[in-house]
Amino acid sequence: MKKILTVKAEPYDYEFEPASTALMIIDMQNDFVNPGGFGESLGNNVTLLRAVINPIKNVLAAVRETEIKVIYTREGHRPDLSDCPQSKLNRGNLKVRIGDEGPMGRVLIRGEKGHDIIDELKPKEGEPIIDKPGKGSFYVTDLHLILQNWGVKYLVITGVTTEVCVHTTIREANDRGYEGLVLGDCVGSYFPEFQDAGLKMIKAQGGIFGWVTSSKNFIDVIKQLK
Ligand code: TIU
Repeated sequence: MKKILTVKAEPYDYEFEPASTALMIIDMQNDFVNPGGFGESLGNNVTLLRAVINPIKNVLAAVRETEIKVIYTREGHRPDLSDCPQSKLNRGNLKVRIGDEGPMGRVLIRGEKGHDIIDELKPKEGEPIIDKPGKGSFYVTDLHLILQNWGVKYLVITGVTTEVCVHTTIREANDRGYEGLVLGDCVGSYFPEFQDAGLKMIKAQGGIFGWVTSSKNFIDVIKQLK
């Protein structure tokens, strides 16, 4: 028999089957969350994003006690930049551009420290990392294939940034038939007003892209699985 759980969420309760659910951790990389990386080179104050680390840590710990899968993403490029569109390289007229040397190695380049997942949230064995060249996690990656092979239909989404990579990903997921639940305190933005509007956009119009809840609501429900 299928086990269905229900989480209090907006715009209405979210029902999911744990065996067909994956927790996504989007772009929790040094380059976005720590000084000296891509986020800062874009002119952002990275300290604002650090508020999501502990809530995600708590969710990860609870999920790892269940059959819910875990999957990570990282945004970044090949060292020769052959997978980075010229438009992305040029955008913003930046002093430190993608591929330039920074305090955490070459900015947004695979294999560099800045590109890697932050120490606080390191993946465990069996938790794949999707390397993506764009903002969306589905664009030219094998994410959809992996989720299909796992039989996943429900995506619980965390990470940064709310209005960029999280939004692009939940929109892509929605178009592919996934049911997305965003944990509001586990997604972060450099701009408080975008955080607020970003979450409202997801749940407006009857949940146009998905649902929004808190990490506490989600953890309280999956504790029943122990
Ligand atoms: N710049 C910004 O807000 N975000 C990104 O470029 N990437 C992600 O959201 N991961």
